[in-house]
Amino acid sequence: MALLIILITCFVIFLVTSQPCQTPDDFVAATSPGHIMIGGLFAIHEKMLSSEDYPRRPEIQKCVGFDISIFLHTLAMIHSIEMINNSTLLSGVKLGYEIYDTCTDVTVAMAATLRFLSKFNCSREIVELKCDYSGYMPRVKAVIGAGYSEITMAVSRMLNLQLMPQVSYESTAEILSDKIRFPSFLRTVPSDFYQTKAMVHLIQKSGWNWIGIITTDDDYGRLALNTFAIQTLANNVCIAFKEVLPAFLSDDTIEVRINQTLEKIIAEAQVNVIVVFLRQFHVFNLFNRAIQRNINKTWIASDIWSTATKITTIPNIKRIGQVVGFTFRRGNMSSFHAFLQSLPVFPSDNNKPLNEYATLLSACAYVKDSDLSQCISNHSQGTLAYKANEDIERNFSLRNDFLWDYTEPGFVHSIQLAVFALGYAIRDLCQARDCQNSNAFQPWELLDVLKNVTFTDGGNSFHFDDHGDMNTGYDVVLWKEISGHMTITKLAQYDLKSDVFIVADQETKNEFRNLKQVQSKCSKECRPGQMKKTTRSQHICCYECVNCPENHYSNQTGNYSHYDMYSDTPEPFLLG
Ligand SMILES: *[C@@H]1O[C@H](CO)[C@@H](O)[C@H](O)[C@H]1NC(C)=O
Ligand SMILES: *[C@@H]1O[C@H](CO)[C@@H](O)[C@H](O)[C@H]1NC(C)=O
Ligand SMILES: *[C@@H]1O[C@H](CO)[C@@H](O)[C@H](O)[C@H]1NC(C)=O
Ligand SMILES: *[C@@H]1O[C@H](CO)[C@@H](O)[C@H](O)[C@H]1NC(C)=O
Ligand SMILES: *[C@@H]1O[C@H](CO)[C@@H](O)[C@H](O)[C@H]1NC(C)=O
Ligand SMILES: *[C@@H]1O[C@H](CO)[C@@H](O)[C@H](O)[C@H]1NC(C)=O
Ligand SMILES: *[C@@H]1O[C@H](CO)[C@@H](O)[C@H](O)[C@H]1NC(C)=O
Ligand SMILES: *[C@@H]1O[C@H](CO)[C@@H](O)[C@H](O)[C@H]1NC(C)=O
Ligand SMILES: *[C@@H]1O[C@H](CO)[C@@H](O)[C@H](O)[C@H]1NC(C)=O
Ligand SMILES: *[C@@H]1O[C@H](CO)[C@@H](O)[C@H](O)[C@H]1NC(C)=O
Ligand SMILES: CC(=O)N[C@H]1CO[C@H](CO)[C@@H](O)[C@@H]1O
Repeated sequence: MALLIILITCFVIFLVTSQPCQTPDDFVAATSPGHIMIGGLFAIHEKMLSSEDYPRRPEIQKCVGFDISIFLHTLAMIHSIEMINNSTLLSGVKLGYEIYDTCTDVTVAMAATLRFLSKFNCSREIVELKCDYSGYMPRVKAVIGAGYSEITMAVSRMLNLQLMPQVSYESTAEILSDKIRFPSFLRTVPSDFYQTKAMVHLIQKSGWNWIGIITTDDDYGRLALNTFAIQTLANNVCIAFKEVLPAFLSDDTIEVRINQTLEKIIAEAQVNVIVVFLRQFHVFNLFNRAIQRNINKTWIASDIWSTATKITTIPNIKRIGQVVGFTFRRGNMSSFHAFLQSLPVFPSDNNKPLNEYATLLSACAYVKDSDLSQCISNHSQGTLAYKANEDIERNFSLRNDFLWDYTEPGFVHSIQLAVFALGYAIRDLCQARDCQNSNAFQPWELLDVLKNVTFTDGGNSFHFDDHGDMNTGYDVVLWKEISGHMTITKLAQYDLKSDVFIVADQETKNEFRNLKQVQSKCSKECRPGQMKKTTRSQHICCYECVNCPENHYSNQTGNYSHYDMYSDTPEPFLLG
């Protein structure tokens, strides 16, 4: 990395200079002042337009595709900070925030990260390159985000330079638990190690052993696929196919790859259960096409899309079959609900995404709720300044119920936990200092305390484990059609320490059992008196049943190790 080489030379260099505060084209998305500043990184737009100019300049381009659910994540962060400010937790010390839109782009996220690392006063903004940052005082003291693991990792490498605490509410890639690589990274959600384990447990419990998996081609998808494959192997579950879709929307082969994936699903007719580790955008497109092609399967949803209203409201979504998903535990939503109800209709310029949302709503004033998300995304031209268009007459309602419908309680809770963890750590740290002075402590001092912090919320106690993860567990949800609407219902809790599913009552117990009615096997069980003859050498799940030879017998069904003709263990299935 060139940066490091420069660093070794130990000169002080000004990277960014003379940025006036808050110019209209500044790319900060939302800010509020405070004694202690917290940074935020959210992929509020789905992609960055690529420049057509020649030569290409190193400029941040326009971001398009306003994403309602991520916009709600930023509101959840703002709300959590307000909750702390309104409480007595920090007595007299106010938290402020500075939130950036990453546009789902690593480079934009890096540009924002430079801001976090900079010293700042209203006349100039500088990042000093030093050999030793232990005496350096950046403006921002901790960062919440990013969402997508791929972006989180890149950002984390830079924040490590100053050991600035980074707390993610969504990035689940297993590798982020590695504290040698990511020493200043923490998260309020469990690693995908547990999610894939829980999925494989569910699959095995339901009697399925011949399944498909679809992931994205990025650090989230590839690593999940890897971990999942190791878990299936250990549990006699076989992967019939794995499809990997391009991660970024700017990649125009996505459509072709989705078509190929559907062909694969149709070709592998015995596979009735498909695990999907994709972003909401991908699932939206995949399901729209799958419905056209009458594909009816059981889908296992990862945390990132299992409660997405964008997908539950796809027309005719019930034709897709059954969706069972994993989601983060929810918390008390009443305060966030009230916050959404009271959003200002004319937001101040300090919250550009809220301004953009209000403007897009005007453009979509006559669109019904079911098409609103798509309309907003279509109309979002996302200038950097999100300049509100004064010509458009504003509809005097922010359609707060629509926002509430799109709210994903699991994410709101994990964002609250991230902000609360910082709040409690700042309280502990500030017991012996005057934190109304924004230079009261350095980020690495906060990191040290944060790793140890313990706090309670809604009667539960929370803390980070040795890997910086908060092992909150999952809820298992089932999508059910209730009076014409696809509704997300809770089926069970998954306790990740004891690897068990906890079911609340008899009714849900029956629903959980009903999953077994779906068949997803390569071959039928052999009858007593028969033995298995493996037909596809790679898979233990595919075999023919042949009668036992003379002087041999079997009186059970379904025990592989007992009567396999070939005892070769299959090769571990690893990617890349
Ligand atoms: C914080 O307090 C202000 C003023 O009393 C109030 O308007 C706001 O709703 C409160 N916010 C939260 C999240 O409690
Ligand atoms: C901002 O920083 C510059 C350079 O360190 C300094 O000269 C200037 O006085 C500072 N301005 C304020 C308002 O602190
Ligand atoms: C994908 O398949 C659909 C329907 O089969 C077809 O209309 C569309 O053109 C295909 N798209 C691409 C990029 O191949
Ligand atoms: C999907 O298939 C299952 C079992 O094969 C069946 O019970 C269900 O009615 C089908 N769903 C649709 C929407 O066709
Ligand atoms: C949620 O919090 C509110 C106060 O913000 C409280 O009145 C309510 O009882 C809580 N609900 C639950 C289920 O704990
Ligand atoms: C959004 O754009 C897509 C593709 O251009 C179009 O098919 C769809 O009808 C539009 N939806 C709305 C609600 O504007
Ligand atoms: C404002 O939006 C509502 C739907 O939320 C719609 O019924 C109403 O007609 C709109 N009013 C104007 C003036 O656009
Ligand atoms: C964190 O906990 C460890 C072990 O309990 C302890 O050794 C360390 O001093 C604590 N650090 C802080 C900053 O409290
Ligand atoms: C199979 O045979 C063994 C040995 O005769 C016996 O112990 C076992 O109970 C039998 N199992 C079943 C399922 O019949
Ligand atoms: C299968 O057979 C092996 C070897 O006899 C035995 O250890 C194992 O418990 C059996 N598994 C089942 C599920 O019956
Ligand atoms: C960042 C933020 O929300 N700051 C607020 C903290 O709370 C006080 C009092 O409620 C507000 O004045 C700040 O604007």
